[in-house]
Amino acid sequence: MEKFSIYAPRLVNPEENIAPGHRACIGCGEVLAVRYALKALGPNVIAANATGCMEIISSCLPTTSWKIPWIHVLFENASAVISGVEAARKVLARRGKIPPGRVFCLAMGGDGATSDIGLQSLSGALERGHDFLYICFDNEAYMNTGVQRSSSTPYGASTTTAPPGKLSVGQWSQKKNMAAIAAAHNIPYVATACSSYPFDLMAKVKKAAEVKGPAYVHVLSVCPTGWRHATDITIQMGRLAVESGIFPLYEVENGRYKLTFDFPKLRPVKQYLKLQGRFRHLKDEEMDKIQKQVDKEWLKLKSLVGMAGEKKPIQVPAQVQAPAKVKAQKKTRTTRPTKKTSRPSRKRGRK
Ligand SMILES: Cc1ncc(C[n+]2csc(CCOP(=O)(O)OP(=O)(O)O)c2C)c(N)n1
Ligand code: SF4
Ligand SMILES: [Mg+2]
Repeated sequence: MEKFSIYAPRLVNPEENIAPGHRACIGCGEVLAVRYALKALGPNVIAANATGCMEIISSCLPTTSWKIPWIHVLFENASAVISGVEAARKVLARRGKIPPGRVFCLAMGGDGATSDIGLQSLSGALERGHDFLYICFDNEAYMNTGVQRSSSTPYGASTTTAPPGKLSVGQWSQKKNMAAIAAAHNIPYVATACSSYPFDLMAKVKKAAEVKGPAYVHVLSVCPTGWRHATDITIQMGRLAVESGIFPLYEVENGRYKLTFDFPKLRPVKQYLKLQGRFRHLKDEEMDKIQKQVDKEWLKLKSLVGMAGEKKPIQVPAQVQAPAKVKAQKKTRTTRPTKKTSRPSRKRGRK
C-alpha cells in the first residue's frame, strides 16, 4: 500500500472528475469505468450524457458528482447534442469569441442508449465526421429502469422482459456488435475496453480523445445488480469475460484491427456464466451453444487481425496470464433482486 501511494500518482492522473458520494450500487463496474475514462481525459472536456444509470446515480438534485461541464440529454440524442457543441465551438473560435485550443467533446451512454435508441444519432455524428469521442458503457441491459433486455444483452441472459421459462431460454438474440458497427463507419479509431483493465482503458480513452475526428470506445461495464453476482467479484467478472473470449479487447485504428491481448487458450465460457444469476437457468447444451458462438466470433476477430497483417506475437501481460482467482459465489452475497434487496426500482430511474 505504501508503494502504491508512491507510484500510482505518477502513473494515473490523481484528479477525480466524478466525485464520490454518488449512488451507484456496491461493486458497480460502470461507475469505475467512468472514473477511469475521466482520469484519462483530464479537466478539458465537455460531456453529453444520455439518460441511464450514470446519470441517475450522479445527479440527484440539488447535488452532482460531475466536476466537468456535463449535459444530461435524452436517451436518444447524446451524439446529436455533442455534435452541436463541437460545431458551435468551432464557429465561436473562428469568430474569436472563445480562446482557440482543443476541448474534448464526449458523448456517453449505456448500451440501450447506444445500440438501440441512440444508434441513429450516433451513426449520423460518426458519418459527419465530428471531432468527438463516444463511449458506450455497456452493462448489457436497460439497468436503471429495472433490467429490461437491450440489443446488447447476450444470448441466454435472463431479464425482466426476456424471462426464461419452459419455452424460453431468456434473451433469444445474439448481442449486437456495436464496435463493429462503429468501425463500419470508417472512423479513425474504435476500441473495446473494460474497467478490469484500468491502464488499458485509460490508454485507449486518451488515444481516442486525441484522434482528430470521431472515435468510439465500447466498455464492458460489469453490473452486479443486473447480472446477479456477488459484489466483490466485479473485477474478476470483467477479466473472465475477456479471458474467455466473450468480450475480446481490441482496437481498430484506421481500419486496422489489433488484438490487445491474445491468449494461447481461452477459458471455458462456463467459468464466466456460472457465477451469474442471470445465466443460472441455462442447461449444459445451452452453455455449449454459447461456447461455440464465442469460438466462432473469436476466430472471426483473429482473421480480421490477420487480414490487417498483424504478424508479431502479442505479448500477454503477466496480470492476464496468471489464472484469474475466481471465488465460488456466496449465495448470501449476491445482489439477486428480491423484494428486500436494492434492485434499481422502476420508479427510481423512470424518465
Ligand atoms: C424515449 C425514451 N424511452 C424510454 C425511456 C426510459 N429510459 C430511461 S433510461 C432507460 C434505460 C437505459 O438503458 P441503458 O442505456 O442501457 O443505460 P443503463 O441504465 O443500463 O446504464 C430507459 C428505458 C426514456 N427516457 N426515453
Ligand atoms: S444497476 Fe448496475 S450499472 Fe447501474 S449503478 Fe447499479 S451496478 Fe452500476
Ligand atoms: Mg445498460
